[in-house]
Amino acid sequence: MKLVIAILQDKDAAQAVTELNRRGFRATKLASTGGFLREGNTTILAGVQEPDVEQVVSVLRRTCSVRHETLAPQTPSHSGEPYVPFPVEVTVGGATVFVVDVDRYEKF
Ligand code: 2BA
Repeated sequence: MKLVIAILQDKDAAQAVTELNRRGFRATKLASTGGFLREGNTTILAGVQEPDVEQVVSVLRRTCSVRHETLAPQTPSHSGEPYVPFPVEVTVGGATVFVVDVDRYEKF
């Protein structure tokens, strides 16, 4: 078994989960926050059999769009935060996907 961990933009999450469920895949949607933009995004966990991984990734590929976001100028309030003197445009997504081995799966 594999665990697909996918970080998506919030705008794509509902459709991605709907499409996964329609194909019989179970998924869990977690609210998350990107470390760079510090804005909300969505992390999806989907435990799937190895032969199904490509189908799950292709659903994510179809449902997740590339978008451009503008990082507003900011002065750091804590040490370690970036100093951004002028607006910066960043390209976000479609999705960031990790596929990891599952050593053990149990459902009670
Ligand atoms: P954020 O960390 O908020 O990053 C948003 C976007 O900002 C990134 O889009 C990327 O285009 C840009 N970015 C991030 N770090 C940067 C840096 N140090 N310098 C310049 N630009 C930077 P994506 O790559 O599509 O990532 C979207 C979200 O996926 C990220 O939100 C983060 O929550 C997650 N993510 C991406 N790569 C990851 C990784 N290797 N490990 C864990 N989470 C990751």
